[in-house]
Amino acid sequence: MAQRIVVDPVTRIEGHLRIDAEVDNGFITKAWSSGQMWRGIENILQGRDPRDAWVFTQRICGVCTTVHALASVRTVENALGLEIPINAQYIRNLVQSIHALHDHIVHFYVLSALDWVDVVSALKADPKKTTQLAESISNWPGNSTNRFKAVQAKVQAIVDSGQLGPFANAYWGHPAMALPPEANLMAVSHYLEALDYQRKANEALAIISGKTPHIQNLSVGGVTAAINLDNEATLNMERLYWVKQLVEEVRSFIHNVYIPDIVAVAALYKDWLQYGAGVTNYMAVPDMVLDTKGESFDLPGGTIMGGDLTTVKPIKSFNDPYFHDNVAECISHSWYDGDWTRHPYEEDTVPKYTEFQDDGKYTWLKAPRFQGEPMQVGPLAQVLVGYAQGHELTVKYSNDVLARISGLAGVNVGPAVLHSTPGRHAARAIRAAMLSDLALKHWDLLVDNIGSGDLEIFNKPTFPKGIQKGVGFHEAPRGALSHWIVIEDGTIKNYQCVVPSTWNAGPRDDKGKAGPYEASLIGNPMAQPDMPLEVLRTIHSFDPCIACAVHMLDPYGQEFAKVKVL
Ligand code: NFE
Ligand code: MG
Repeated sequence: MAQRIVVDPVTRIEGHLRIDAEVDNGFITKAWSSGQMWRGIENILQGRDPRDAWVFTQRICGVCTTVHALASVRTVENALGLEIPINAQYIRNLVQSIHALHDHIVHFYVLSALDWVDVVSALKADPKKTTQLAESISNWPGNSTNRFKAVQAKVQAIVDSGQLGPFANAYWGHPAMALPPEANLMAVSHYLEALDYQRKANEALAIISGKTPHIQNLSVGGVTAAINLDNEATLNMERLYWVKQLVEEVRSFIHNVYIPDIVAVAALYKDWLQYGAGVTNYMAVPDMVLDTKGESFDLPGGTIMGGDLTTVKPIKSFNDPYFHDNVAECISHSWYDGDWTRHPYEEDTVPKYTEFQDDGKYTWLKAPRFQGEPMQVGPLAQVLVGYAQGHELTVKYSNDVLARISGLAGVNVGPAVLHSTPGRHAARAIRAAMLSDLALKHWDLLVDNIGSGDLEIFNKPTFPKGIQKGVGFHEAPRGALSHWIVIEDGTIKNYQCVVPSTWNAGPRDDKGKAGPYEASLIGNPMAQPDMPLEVLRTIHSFDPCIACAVHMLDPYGQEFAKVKVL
């Protein structure tokens, strides 16, 4: 008989996510994804000045702290038809690429590696053999026997103290943990180094944007990062070289540590390459803008339907009707008043809580749809959409990673294995490699443009009477993010955020079609239903952020449902 398991809260994510699954004969047969928090950012924007929206929306999330700011200013600019100076575009590109580097490193090492890596087993490793293993996949100077001995001693000291800190409450010794002790020790060492490298990326972000988390340097119409090469208080060459140095160090970590670790996990868990695909409709929006209007980009966007790369259709510009006309959200299974599917300009957000109803309403997340279909978004979507269009950087790094997985796994794997739980991790590492190149490219573009004498950073917006509508999108670390605004006489009449984790973690729609998290769990193995490690593996591979996905919070801190906490 099917057994129901409830994972609530799912930890090592941002926000409050509950996953219900039915397990039959060792495999998951049914799943529900439920966002368990409610806030009110979209609603409190109504009646405000559109130029202030980015400061509010940026507070939707403490993780993807730049992305709602970027999407918001683009939204207002789109509604006004306002171009921004090219320097502002490059500075925004540096913000987004450097933030994503920080975010992807944190996600793999801190939020998901421990689903695959058994820290306790690292104590049994032979440090010399660990060095041999590490040297066979990378020449990172941190992979020394002395370093591995020191890490082992550190882990032993933590275990002996009985205070496991970040290593508490994981499923150590779980039968689905398959890495040899040496691979575990190598990964634990890299986990600790990753803490330094995510900080370097964050430092670069703070230098460019005044502060992190939650950047300070945006404005509708451009940026507020004044450029003056003769002034110590502005963006100058000393600051810019500081940023470049940090990005180069992070790039080296990505190539010598992050990618090899992803290759090792994908190859050593090759059974998992068949699990976790779920919804294989993909969508990414174009980003890393190359002009003042948002018509050419360094990262392509588009859609793929049914996992078939030949169906790829590009999203070409900030104004492309293919994106603009085809997005809607459905609330049939969401705790909002009504039962509709609407275009974002026509939506409202009126909370109406019920109990958790398996066949009714069971989440605070809306269900975004594209031409009526659920879409998976995120680095995997971006990599597949780029690969399918022959985008050079995507093809180069994807083929490289796939060849290395094939070599280590001893089987020849092609892009089809990316439709999987480890595929989402591999795509994120591929994207990190692309973004580290692009951050340096856009640094060069900025410096060359400043060298030509152009110091412009801002075009002043003006708000005409009447109604303007606009959409701003951004390819955030977790995928395609869009903000939608209706402005009336210079103030916000409606504001809707359609967010990556809402696309992925959203519920069924009015036709009963499951969202990507839900679909991805079906058919996953489950060795021990009381220790649902496999659920965490697949859900974590999406990099959930429920604060983003609901952008809403129950003001009374009520307990919404009685569940078994694992
Ligand atoms: Ni809060 Fe976010 C990103 C956005 S949500 S993390 O990336 O937008 O998916
Ligand atoms: Mg929303």
